[in-house]
Parts: sequence; structure tokens; C-alpha cells
Amino acid sequence: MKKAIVTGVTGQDGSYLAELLLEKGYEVIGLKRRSSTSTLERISDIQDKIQIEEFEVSDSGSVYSVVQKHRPDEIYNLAAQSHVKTSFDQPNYTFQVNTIGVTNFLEAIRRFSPDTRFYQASTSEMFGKSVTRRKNSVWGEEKWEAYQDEKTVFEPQSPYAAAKLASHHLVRNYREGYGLFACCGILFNHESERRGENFVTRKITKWIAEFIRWAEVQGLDASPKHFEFIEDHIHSRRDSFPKLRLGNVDAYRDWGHAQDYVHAMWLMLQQTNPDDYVIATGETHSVRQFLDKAFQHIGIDNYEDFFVIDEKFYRPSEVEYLKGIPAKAEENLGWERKVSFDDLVKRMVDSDIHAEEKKKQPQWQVRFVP
Ligand code: NDP
Ligand code: GDR
Repeated sequence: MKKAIVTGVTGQDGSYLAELLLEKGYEVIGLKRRSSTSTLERISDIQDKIQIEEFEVSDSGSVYSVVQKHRPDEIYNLAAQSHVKTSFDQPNYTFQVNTIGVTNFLEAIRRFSPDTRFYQASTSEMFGKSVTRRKNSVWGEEKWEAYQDEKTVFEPQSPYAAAKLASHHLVRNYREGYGLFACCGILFNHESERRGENFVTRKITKWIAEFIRWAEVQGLDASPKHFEFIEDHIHSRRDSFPKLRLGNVDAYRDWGHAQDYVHAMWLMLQQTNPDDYVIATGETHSVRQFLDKAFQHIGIDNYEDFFVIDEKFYRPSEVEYLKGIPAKAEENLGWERKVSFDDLVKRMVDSDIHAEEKKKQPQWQVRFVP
């Protein structure tokens, strides 16, 4: 039985990866940081099948102890301060977690467990403003296509991206210098029903579900004809609901589903040689296009009145365009993504609507208990 450590097991990717490793017969040690309230929601179904231990990624002693104690076959380092906007407000902390934390693992493996294979969660944010261009023939017409792949130059635009890029280079350095089996997955945005609520996709789908629930309480469906839209609120005859507040809706991202992406992480550590891979869908969509699909899914074509732009959500510098080409991963790892953009949006909206519906069930049950 193989033994794997997953850091950040309470996060979106950690929860999916732990499930995948259990399916594959691994003994899974999930590392989480101490918290005053429970953060185990995403792993509630598998909590008793994995070993959960507390640690702090930025504390070298804590990391050394856990590596020395378990000497696992594989370590997946997913723990991070993962919010780009937050990294502008907390740059120092972001480096402590996203760079020093990685050094802690690399050193621990080098010193105590050199045969352990290591996966580091690198990111498309490292490309920042940078793109590669190629000429493509579309319906006989020559067009320039902008994209990023493993050869694209890095030009990070945030403390988050700079911290992740430093770690990316460190991993390569330990691989080449000390011969560690260490890989970086340069993963483009991946979302899911379990996405954190302050990332733009989930913020949108959760708002839609809450709005539908609010309309239902008013005895209405979500159709705009029932409402008045005044400043930043949506009014029914009886009540009002705050509009969705967003920042830059013209940014383009390459969005896939997290479940497909954790499979790529596992594949990287099963190869004969360690390497870095871009994991992406090869498609790009703007935040506005995500809004289009999400609102269309609940039967609203014109949603302009439902949201406002709030500069509070703008970043000091933005990554405007990401589109990854995963050709190397497809060829060397045999990886392919299964969930399309349309299905991703639908799954997220449906899941949030379902969660809102579940919220009202206990109240009914309480009311009718004899
Ligand atoms: P999440 O924010 O959902 O999860 C991050 C995890 O890291 C959580 O379990 C969090 O714990 C934990 N964590 C944060 N700080 C610390 C700390 N100081 N010590 C120990 N644990 C800590 O992120 P995702 O699952 O979306 O992403 C996983 C990784 O992949 C991250 O490194 C992210 O930067 C990277 N990445 C993500 C992409 C995406 O689109 N999702 C794309 C490319 C890279 P807690 O639950 O307590 O907050
Ligand atoms: P990102 O994801 O920064 O790409 O990082 P996020 O969902 O935060 O932003 C995507 C784009 O949407 C724009 N945007 C908003 N973003 C947020 N969070 N909230 C808003 O209200 C809003 N309005 C518009 C942003 O400006 C941006 O252009 C994610 C994280 O998972 C990282 O950890 C990971 O490395 C990268 O994806 C790849």
C-alpha cells in the first residue's frame, strides 16, 4: 500500500485528491492547519478513512517532523494562501506560506526522506501578462492565437504569483541539484462545486442560488419582470436583495473542473522521470461569459441589471488573459479533461441551488415533528 501526504486537504483540490488516492488504495495522511472552528466540511465523507494531522506549512519544525515521522511515498503540497487579491494585502504572509513553506518540504525531503516524490502546486498566475503567439488557420483564414505553455516566459503580476514562481524555481533547483523526484503542475484555473466562496465563479453561482431562494420567499420566480432595479438593490413589492458586486468582468481565464485536475497531479508522480506540466483546457472565457452561461442556466438572458461593478474587487495589477495548451500533459501523461466549460457552470449553479434548497428542509422538519 502506498502512503501519501496531502497538505491543504481541507481545501478544494485537497479534498478531491484525497478521494482519488483512497480510490487508488493509498494510505492518506491529510495535513491541516489548526483552526478554532472545524474546516473539515469538504472532507466530511472521507474523514474517517484518512489520517488527519495538524501542521503549519510555514513552520520548518512542523514540516520536518511530519516528513520524518511518515517518510511517505508521495507528498502533494497543495497548502497555500491561494487568493490573488488577498496577496496584495498580505504579501509577507503569502511568501511565508507559498514560498518558505515549499522550501520547508524540499529540505525535509532532502534530509529525511530523499525517495519521497513531491508535487508542488504551481499556477498559471506565474505567466501574468505573458503570452506566446502562433498563427492558426481557422476556416481557411490565418489568425494569431495567444496562449501559454511550458515554454512561455513568466511575468508574475501579484505577490501570490511571485511567491509561487520562486517556489517553482526552487523545485526545479532541488530536482536538478539533489536529484529529488519533484514536479510542478502549472495548473490553470479549476473550479468546482467545492470552490471557495470568494473566487469569482463560486461567488457568482452562490449569489444566483441565494437570489432564487429570496425570490421564492417572495412567491416569485427569478424573471426580471417581477423586480425593480434601483441602484445596488433588487426590489420586489415586499423586500429587497443586494445586487451581485464584481470587479473586472473582462478578464479571461481558462477554467476546468478540479476533479480532472487532481488526476493530473497524481499522473505526474507516476512517471519514470520528474517534470513540470501545464494543465489546462485550451479554451478561454471571460468572467462576463461565465455570467452569461450561469444566468442562461436559470433562464435569464439579460442579466445586466442584476450586478454592479465595485472597484473594491479590482486588483492593483491584473492578469487579463490566460489560455493554456496542455499538449505536453496529454502526450506524456495521457491526461485529458472530461468536464466542459458549459457543464462546469451548470454543475456549480445546480449545486448551489441544491444547497439552498437543503437549507430550508430542516425548518420544515422541525415544524412538523409531532
Ligand atoms: P484552497 O484555498 O481551496 O485550499 C488551500 C488549502 O491550504 C486549505 O486547505 C487551507 O487550509 C490550506 N492552508 C492555507 N494556509 C495554510 C498554512 N499556513 N498552513 C497549512 N495549510 C494552509 O485552494 P485550492 O484547493 O483551490 O488550491 C490548491 C493549491 O493549488 C493551492 O496551492 C493553490 O495556490 C494552487 N492552485 C490552485 C488553482 C485553482 O484554480 N484552484 C490553480 C493553480 C494553482 P484552510 O482550509 O484552513 O483554509
Ligand atoms: P484567480 O481567481 O485570481 O484567477 O486565481 P479569481 O476567481 O479570484 O479571479 C478570476 C478573475 O475574476 C476577476 N474578478 C473577481 N475575482 C474575485 N475573486 N472576486 C470578484 O468579485 C471578481 N470580479 C472579477 C478577477 O479580477 C480575476 O481576473 C485563482 C486561484 O485559485 C489561484 O490560487 C490560482 O493560482 C489561479 O486561479 C490559477
